[in-house]
Amino acid sequence: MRKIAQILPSEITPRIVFEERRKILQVAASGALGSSLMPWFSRDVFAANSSTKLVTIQNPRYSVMEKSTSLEDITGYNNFYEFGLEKTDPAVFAKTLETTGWKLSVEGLVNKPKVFGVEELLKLAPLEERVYRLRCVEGWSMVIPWVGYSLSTLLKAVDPQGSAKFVEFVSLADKKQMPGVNNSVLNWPYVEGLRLDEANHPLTLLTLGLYGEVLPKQNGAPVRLVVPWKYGFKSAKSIVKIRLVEKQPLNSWNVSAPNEYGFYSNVNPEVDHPRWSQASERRIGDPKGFFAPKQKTLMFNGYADQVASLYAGMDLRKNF
Ligand SMILES: Nc1nc2c(c(=O)[nH]1)N[C@H]1C(S)=C(S)[C@@H](COP(=O)(O)O)O[C@H]1N2
Ligand SMILES: [Mo]
Repeated sequence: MRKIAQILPSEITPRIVFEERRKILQVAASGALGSSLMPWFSRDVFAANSSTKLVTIQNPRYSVMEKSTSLEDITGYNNFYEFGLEKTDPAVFAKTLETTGWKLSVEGLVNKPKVFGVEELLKLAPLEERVYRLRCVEGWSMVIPWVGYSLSTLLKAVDPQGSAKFVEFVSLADKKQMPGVNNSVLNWPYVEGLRLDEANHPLTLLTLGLYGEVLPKQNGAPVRLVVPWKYGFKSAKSIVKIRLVEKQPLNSWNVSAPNEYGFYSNVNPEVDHPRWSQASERRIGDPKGFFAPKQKTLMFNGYADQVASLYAGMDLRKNF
């Protein structure tokens, strides 16, 4: 049997990954594969019991027809500054994140504020698998089979008031569990925001899993946001609070470097970051590695048909 790490990225399709993972679970359960032989991601992601598997329905309408990035890369190459600044830090340090008993409070300008447990969130709507592109502002990208449902379903449940115009997302910031929260690159907690119409767009995903299982901790367990047409940093991880508000929220990256990271942060190959071009991107897991030709970045990350109308008449250079 080959371990996942030995499978070339070019061979990986979601089905193969699922089958290999099932085998690993079986072999691990039978004790045939010593834990020292297992790669780190097998221990962290696969050693959990099978109750981490989610029942999902495919949503081809909101999925791209590109090959998904391997689970190994999706879980091993992360930005999650609460756990450190290196791409490999979250996989190592997010182990200490305690997700049992997690509560997500949805509050602010709503008629029915409510604190949701994860089980409630999992049952609120059918769980869809949606394969989205993720484009990091740093110039790399992945294709990720997320599991969740439109955030609009959750927002409807709390009955927003007419005065609500924006939505603020607050991540957990607990020094005891998150060593990176001692770092002053960002002011904590990590906060992100969307206009209410962006938040209610059907592509905006309240995300509870990936590759058919609950979210790995380094990817923002147990509940995160995914906004596929915006740079990755808008997709806040490990959210504890969603607040409907009247004024545009401050978002952490904008506060820390306002000339580099705007509120909108729509993927836009025509508007460069002040320190680098945004015209192209490196797809993580390309078998040619660093020598792979970069691919062109698409307007709104390829979701222009669905979302461009949200920004009709706006100067996207000013509203970057
Ligand atoms: N709370 C929190 N959310 C976060 C980040 C972070 O540092 N903290 N990093 C962001 C960035 S820069 C990216 S590119 C995506 C990466 O998501 P992934 O690791 O699941 O691919 O998460 C975003 N969400
Ligand atoms: Mo990012």
